[in-house]
Amino acid sequence: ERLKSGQAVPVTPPPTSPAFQHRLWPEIEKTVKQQVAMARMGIGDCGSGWQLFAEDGEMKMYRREEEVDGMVVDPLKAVHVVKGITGHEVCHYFFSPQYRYDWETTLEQMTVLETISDDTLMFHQIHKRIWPASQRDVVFWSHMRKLPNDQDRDGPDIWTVVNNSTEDPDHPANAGKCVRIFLTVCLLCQTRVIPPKDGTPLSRDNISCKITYCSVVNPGGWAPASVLRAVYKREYPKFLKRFTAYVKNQTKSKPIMY
Ligand code: 16C
Repeated sequence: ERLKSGQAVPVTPPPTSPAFQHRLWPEIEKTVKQQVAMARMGIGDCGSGWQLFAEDGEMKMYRREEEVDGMVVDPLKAVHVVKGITGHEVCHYFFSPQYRYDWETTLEQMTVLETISDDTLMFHQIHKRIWPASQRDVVFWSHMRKLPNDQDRDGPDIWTVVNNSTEDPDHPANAGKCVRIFLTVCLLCQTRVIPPKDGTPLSRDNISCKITYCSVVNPGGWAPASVLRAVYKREYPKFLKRFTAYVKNQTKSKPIMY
């Protein structure tokens, strides 16, 4: 564009996300970059000591046993490949609050505290109580983002959702009956397309999605280690199977969302 004088108007590059003016933005940027880099690392990289604890078909779940102040904070890394869905679809159903009660079985109550932008929300969630521990709640921001596909520039975009604990003055930690948990979660999704050889249009039979799900949950207060490990060994596989089946079911008769 040019002014009447003929001078070029300086064009500011568009921000990565419309949330860029928010107070949390520097933290969101930093955390998303770190989490995506960690999620992209393979299980064998850097002698990381991941142990396989659950496997079902293409789904593999690994953990590292870690404790902080006597509390179990075992990091989890899961990989799965699901046919017939795209990374954009997986991230859309994981991020959007309107579907959460459909697939999140540990949830008792979810509130959207703030809509920072279309791709960035702040949540308060109360989860089901696990006997004999106290009930848990969590406040976190959630950010969904499309990432450039550096390995295959013509291929579909990579999508991610990162959830990270934060504070909210209206929901102070440990004020009511709940103990506040702290979490960092990263869902990273890569779509693979194998086009039909006969040149027929792409269908859901030609696509699959490689999902990487990483999470660290600090229980925030006392909970017996044996109970905690037993709970996540049961709940994480249940979550990933149920959630991906949900996305397949929701999308099967819809146009493919790349
Ligand atoms: O990532 C997931 N969900 C997202 C959207 O909700 C978001 C939230 C994650 C919350 C994860 C922690 C919830 C634990 C609360 C207690 C579990 C109750 C089990 C009820 C059984 C009757 O990122 C998918 C999350 C999948 C959750 C798997 C469960 C992980 C358990 C970790 C141990 C929590 C410590 C609890 C101490 C008593």
